[in-house]
Amino acid sequence: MNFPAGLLRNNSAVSSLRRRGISIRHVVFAFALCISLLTIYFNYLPHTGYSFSTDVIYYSQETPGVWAERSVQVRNAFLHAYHGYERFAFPRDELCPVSNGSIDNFNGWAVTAVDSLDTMLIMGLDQEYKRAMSAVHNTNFSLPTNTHVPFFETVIRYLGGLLSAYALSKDDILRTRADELGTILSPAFNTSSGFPTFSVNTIRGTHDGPKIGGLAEIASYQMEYAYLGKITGKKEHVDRATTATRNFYNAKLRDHGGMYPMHWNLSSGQSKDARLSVGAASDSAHEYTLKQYLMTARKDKANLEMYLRFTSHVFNNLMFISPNRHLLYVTDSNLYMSGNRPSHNFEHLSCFFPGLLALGAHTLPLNNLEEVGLNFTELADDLLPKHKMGYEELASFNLADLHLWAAEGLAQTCYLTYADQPTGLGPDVVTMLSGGVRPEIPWMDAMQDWKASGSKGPPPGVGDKRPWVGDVTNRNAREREMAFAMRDYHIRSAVYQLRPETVESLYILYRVTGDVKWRHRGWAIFQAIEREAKTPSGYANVGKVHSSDPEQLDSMPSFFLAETLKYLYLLFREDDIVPLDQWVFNTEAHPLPVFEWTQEEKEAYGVP
Ligand code: DMJ
Repeated sequence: MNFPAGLLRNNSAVSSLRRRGISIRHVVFAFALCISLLTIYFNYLPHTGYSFSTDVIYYSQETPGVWAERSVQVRNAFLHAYHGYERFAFPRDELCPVSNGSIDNFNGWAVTAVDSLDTMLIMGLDQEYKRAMSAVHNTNFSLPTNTHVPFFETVIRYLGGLLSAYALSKDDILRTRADELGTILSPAFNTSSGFPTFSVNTIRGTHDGPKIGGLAEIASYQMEYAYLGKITGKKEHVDRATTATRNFYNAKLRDHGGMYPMHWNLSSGQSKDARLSVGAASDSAHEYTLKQYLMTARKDKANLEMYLRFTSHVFNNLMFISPNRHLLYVTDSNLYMSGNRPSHNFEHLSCFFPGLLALGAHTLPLNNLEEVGLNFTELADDLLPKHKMGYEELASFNLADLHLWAAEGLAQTCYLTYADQPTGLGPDVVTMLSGGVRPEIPWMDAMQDWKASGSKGPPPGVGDKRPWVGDVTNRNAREREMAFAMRDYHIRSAVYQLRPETVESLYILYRVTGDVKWRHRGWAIFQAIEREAKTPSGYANVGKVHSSDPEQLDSMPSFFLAETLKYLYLLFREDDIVPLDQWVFNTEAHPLPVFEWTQEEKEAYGVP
């Protein structure tokens, strides 16, 4: 390295070093050595002690009036969306909010109206409710002979909507309609296993669809049919619900740690593949283990066991900490001969999972399962030895804390995928950075390490973190890659589909912890929806959420009114109008009441 001679000659510090026999070469060498050692330390040496950065963020305690006013703003958003739907789309299924057109994508039975009934009752929108009820009075739940009704979507949106509105209003027409619909869909269950098929022809009374069923689609009807059986007194509805529980409980899941895989053979009732996920095509099947248990007054131990096995498997195998920001995330995997292969995709759909964990931590005696006749580590008795070991590691923690920490860390990452974008809206799927010199870390490894080093500070992935501030405008490709590397993920699908999962979890976490930060995060999301998604007639899906040039797409899914706005409204309401120990939300956010089977029902239906 050549330094200008004059520069060195006049520098007294340099002269003094020279007098001591230290030349500029020595200094440069020492400097280079330091840099190399630091590089090796941070990038190549296996770390036994992780250091997880967190920020201290102060969230203001607004006065109750502020939150009440925000809940009114959400109610106004609902009115804006529903009035646009009424004006341009009713009685068709959904509004196209950019073109002011309409679409029949769910049987043409006015899905937005039926899906919205209980939101209207909860928000006290009597006029809209009365008008929407005309859809309930007039629909005859049939289609032209050559068309098929999709079982899963019809159950969660229509049947769930009718049942919840019945539970809230006790209006008999809703029960009658729900019974008709549940019966009309019943040919779906004519399989050897009793698991439902993809669709039903409501005129011919036949079913259709592949012989292999998607997990979410074959499982997410148990709550609806169990409650339908309760309010109609019909054994056949209850039997349909309990068949799914029995099938899953008896399935061979030893290799999968007791977690349900993504595809199932509808004849044998056994799983067909080894893909494990809490995201697309799987999500609500896992959700219904805990919820079915809670809705039936905590008597259905089989579902509780399956909930504990599935969450344990996820903790031990599917949760990771990202390399730089230490974001906690949940992903999916495929089991190969060589072991688990996580994809490191993190889906918006998976963001219901933190809410479910928080609900479980709130309602279950996780540290005293003997109370409900269970022994945690014995739950792994039939599983492979490596799973058994995983249970012992989990049991070395306070299980209730562990579940709530997982909920908080995951919900924060869900929220950050919104806050990191210039639009403030979350992409549908991101892929977390994994591999390379700073690979992702399995969450439970990090937790063990944190415990071993004295449990100082918040657990890995749990402490508060700030949004990413990287700016990639006018950057070349290499600079952008570097910026994304610091953010810890690439965006795989940049659309915000007005989905509810993140605000659902924020709402449950707020109700469970009382921590106002969950409300502030929900408020930031609601403001982004108002800013980016609102159109003159409703709200639109938003594309390119990661850019400063987002685009509104011509779709307003019914779940935006049934779920997203309902959860935001409940998040800001001061009073807890749907207490979590008295109501259980189906996967489309339709609250169903907790109920107990009478002794006669238990005997007649064979339910616990
Ligand atoms: C909803 O229809 C339900 O929440 C379902 O379980 C998952 N997908 C959508 C919302 O994203």
